[in-house]
Amino acid sequence: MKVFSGIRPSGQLHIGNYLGAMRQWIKLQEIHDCIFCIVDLHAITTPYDPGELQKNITDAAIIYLAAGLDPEKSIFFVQSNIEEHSELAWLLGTIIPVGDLLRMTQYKEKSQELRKSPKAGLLNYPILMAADILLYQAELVPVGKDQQQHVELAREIARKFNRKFGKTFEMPEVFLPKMGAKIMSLQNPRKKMAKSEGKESYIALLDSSKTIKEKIMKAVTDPGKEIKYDLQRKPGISNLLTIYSLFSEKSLKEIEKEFKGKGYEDFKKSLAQLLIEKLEPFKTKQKELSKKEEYLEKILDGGAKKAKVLAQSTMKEVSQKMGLI
Ligand code: ATP
Ligand code: LTN
Repeated sequence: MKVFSGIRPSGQLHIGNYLGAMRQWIKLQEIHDCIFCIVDLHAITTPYDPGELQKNITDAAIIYLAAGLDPEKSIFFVQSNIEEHSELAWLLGTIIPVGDLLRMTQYKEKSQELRKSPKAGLLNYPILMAADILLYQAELVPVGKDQQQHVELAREIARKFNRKFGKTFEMPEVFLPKMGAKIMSLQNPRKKMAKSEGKESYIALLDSSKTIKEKIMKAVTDPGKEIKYDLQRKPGISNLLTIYSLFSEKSLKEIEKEFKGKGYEDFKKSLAQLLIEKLEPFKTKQKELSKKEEYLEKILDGGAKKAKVLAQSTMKEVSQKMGLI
């Protein structure tokens, strides 16, 4: 099966990104044809520093390689290197009603956060995402829960296009992890763990051992003292238990048993230790890769060359069907 996913190069990646998306990518590349993209054109739809963008792209590439993305198995490249993404997005914009874009949760949330008048780029964000997916005829799209609505919109766009111009696109399907599709903020377990929620709310993959420990010990928990998974009454502990389970590969029941009779502090100390151990290899590999600029460039250039061939083939078909050539 064809798999496509993207990551925005917008600063530090956190364990939510890892558990919700990166981990699935690494697994899927073993069994499917995977295309992974650093989506810089999406990153510029919210305020950003142009002087930092290239560094953020390099940092994102390094983290993905450090996490196990294998450029021999997957195609890995930067979105703006393939102009067909923007070109297809323009064409798809002609078949999707504005109303469908206005009801997207991410648009509503982000435009509210920004307060200033939201830009058309933010509204059109899901069209570009649909173009990313459809350009490569992807059938499976591994993302976290927050992106599910956008993948569904991509399906809707594909359906509309196929109906109007004849079968052109594969219907993409969202691929969510069974557990970890929505890791919550350490400071507010009712909200998604996100970069925009502030440093205390997430564990970055490159956080130092000291920072990891401090953040976990300060994580908001719930009344009571039992280590028990209960999303309604104990959202804080339930989120920490999910993180513990995914990193330790133990079931929730096993962990509850292990910590029976112990308090939040003991549990948090163990979780901090577990994260320190599991995130150590990222830091080591990240340091190694940061010194290999040429190697990195070669991987992304090689990826772009392979992606270009696929993108051109779809664009040719789309242009013909739309009567543009
Ligand atoms: P932010 O953290 O600022 O909200 P984002 O959601 O835009 O950033 P990206 O880096 O674009 O983050 O996301 C990359 C992938 O990580 C997406 O597939 C997204 O669904 C997933 N993801 C992001 N946050 C979480 C989370 N808290 N839990 C699970 N998956 C997540
Ligand atoms: N919007 C996604 C990133 C993204 C993406 C894609 C994911 C852009 N294009 C195509 C899957 C498929 C996000 O994570 N914020």
